[in-house]
Amino acid sequence: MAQDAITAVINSADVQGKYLDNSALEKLKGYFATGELRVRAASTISANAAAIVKEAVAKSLLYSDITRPGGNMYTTRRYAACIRDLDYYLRYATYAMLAGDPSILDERVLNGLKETYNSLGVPVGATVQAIQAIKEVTASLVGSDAGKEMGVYLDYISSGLS
Ligand SMILES: CCC1=C(C)/C(=C/C2=NC(=C\c3[nH]c(/C=C4\NC(=O)[C@H](C)[C@H]4CC)c(C)c3CCC(=O)O)/C(CCC(=O)O)=C2C)NC1=O
Repeated sequence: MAQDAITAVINSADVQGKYLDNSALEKLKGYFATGELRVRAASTISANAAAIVKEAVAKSLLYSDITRPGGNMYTTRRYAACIRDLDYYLRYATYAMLAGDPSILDERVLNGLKETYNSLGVPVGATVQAIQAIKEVTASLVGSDAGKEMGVYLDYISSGLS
C-alpha cells in the first residue's frame, strides 16, 4: 500500500505499540513545516507539466541517435510513448513529493517497469538522462528547496530503473 510521511511514522510506532518517539515527531515536524512549499511546488509543476517535459526532452534526447531511424524514439508512436512515460514520471514524482514518501512510486510506477523496458528495447540510460533533465528544469521553475524535494523522488525513479 502506498503511504505518506504521516502513516509511515504512525505505522512504525504502532508495530511497537508505542506513541511516536522524538525522532518520529521530528520527522513529522519537518514534513508539516514544508507542507506549504510542497503544495505550492505541486501547483506550479501541474500548471507547467507539458512545458517541463518538452524542455527536458530538448535538453537530453532531441538530436541524438535515439530520435533517428533505428532509435527507440523514432516514429511518432514511439516518440509519443516516450513523452507519455516522462509525463508519468513527473506526475508520480509530484505525488510522492506531496506525500513525503516514495512508496507510491514502487507501487504504481516501478513495479515491472525495468522488465517492460528491457523487453521492448527502451534504453534505460537515455531514460535516466531525461529524468535528470526533468529534475533540472523543475528545480529552475520551483526554486532550489522544492527542487531538492522533487529531486529525491526523480532520483528514486532513476535508481529504480537502473
Ligand atoms: C504509470 C506507470 C506506467 C509506466 C511508467 C509505463 C511505461 C511504459 N512505457 C512503455 C513503452 C515505451 N516507452 C518508451 C520510452 C522511451 N524510449 C526512448 O528511447 C526514450 C529514452 C524513452 C522516453 C524517455 C517507448 C519509445 C515505448 C514504446 C516502445 C515500443 O512499443 O516499441 C510501455 C509499454 C506499453 C506501451 O507502449 O504503452 C509501458 C508499460 N506505463 C505505465 O502505465
